[in-house]
Amino acid sequence: MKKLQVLVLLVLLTHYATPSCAGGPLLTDKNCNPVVFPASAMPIPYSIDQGTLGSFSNSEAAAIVDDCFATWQGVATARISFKNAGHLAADVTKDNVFTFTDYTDGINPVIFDTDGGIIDSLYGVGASDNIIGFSGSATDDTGSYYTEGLSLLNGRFTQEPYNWGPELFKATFVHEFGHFIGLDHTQINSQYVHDDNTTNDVYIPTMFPTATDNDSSLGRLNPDDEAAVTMLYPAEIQVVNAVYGRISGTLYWRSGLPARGANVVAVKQGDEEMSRFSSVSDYCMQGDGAFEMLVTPGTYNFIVEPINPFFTGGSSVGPYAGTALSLSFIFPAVTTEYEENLTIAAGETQEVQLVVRHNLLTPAPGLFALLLQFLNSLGLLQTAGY
Ligand SMILES: [Ca+2]
Ligand SMILES: [Ca+2]
Ligand SMILES: [Zn+2]
Repeated sequence: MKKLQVLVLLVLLTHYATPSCAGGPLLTDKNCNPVVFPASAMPIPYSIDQGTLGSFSNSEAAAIVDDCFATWQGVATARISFKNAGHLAADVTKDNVFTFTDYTDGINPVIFDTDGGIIDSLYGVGASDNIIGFSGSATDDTGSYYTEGLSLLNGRFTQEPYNWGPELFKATFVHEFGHFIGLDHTQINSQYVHDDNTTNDVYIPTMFPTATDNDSSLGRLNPDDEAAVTMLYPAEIQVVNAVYGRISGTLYWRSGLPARGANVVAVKQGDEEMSRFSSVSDYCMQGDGAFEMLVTPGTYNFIVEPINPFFTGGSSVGPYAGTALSLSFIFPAVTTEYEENLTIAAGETQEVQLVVRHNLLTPAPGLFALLLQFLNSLGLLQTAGY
């Protein structure tokens, strides 16, 4: 899910599939494999709404959809493909939306909520001024593979006072389709998101949970997005190994116990702003504090940081951020920058162990986030818009 502003993140929403795991997979199965669409599902067919998307004609909106699926398909190290299977049987509106939410009919709908009416009917009047779109996929009985999914885009943002053009919509569609194929949110370069400087938003990955100062560049994938889709859908091993090395790590508290639900970021020397890769510790919920990421060859420094307490519910990062009282917030890590380097070559796997401190203020951050969520549920924190 992608939302407009930080405060509106507090609307309590979930993806269709929960929990989530960051730096890559939205879900992992019991063997710690990311939940994905199987190879036999490629190319994944998608079916487009018959209606308009706000001020975009159906064909204008459909062209953006095609472009956005092609963006993920274009990652050379990932084995994922899509095909446009034509139109849905109707113009989807709040009156018929539930006839398109069947996860057993072989159809993956891309719904255009032309005036935000569907979002308002699902999440309450006014929600369409906060929620730009959402997406999710259902798993099979084994819990290892997705069977079908859907995406919904809110045409309200083409209208006053937002007046989004195709570029901003593309940023949202690529993000939502990332969820559709099983990618979680990622928390990288948060310091640039709302600093009123639009030139640095290029360093924010597409799978960041919220809108930024200017989302125009977020329709293009960043290194973390490309590494994440490659983790889920790796191409042939030689292709992946020619481009990436793998960091396989464990995060511990100073007590020696595994640290769960903290964001681990690898920062590449010489390209510090763009080449950042992340993984949430204990991302597959084995209780061991493990994290894993693909990185391009180079020398890296690590940063460990807490998950932003606003990133819960439908905007969560990692498997321990579902609510304000989840582990990522009750036992947040103290932001720590490590001086040690790790040099990694293409095709190489390196293991690292990092130690981080608890925030001694715990559980105050979780309670603070809970208070904000409560105020928001009373309608006291609605934003004034973009
Ligand atoms: Ca529609
Ligand atoms: Ca910025
Ligand atoms: Zn999202």
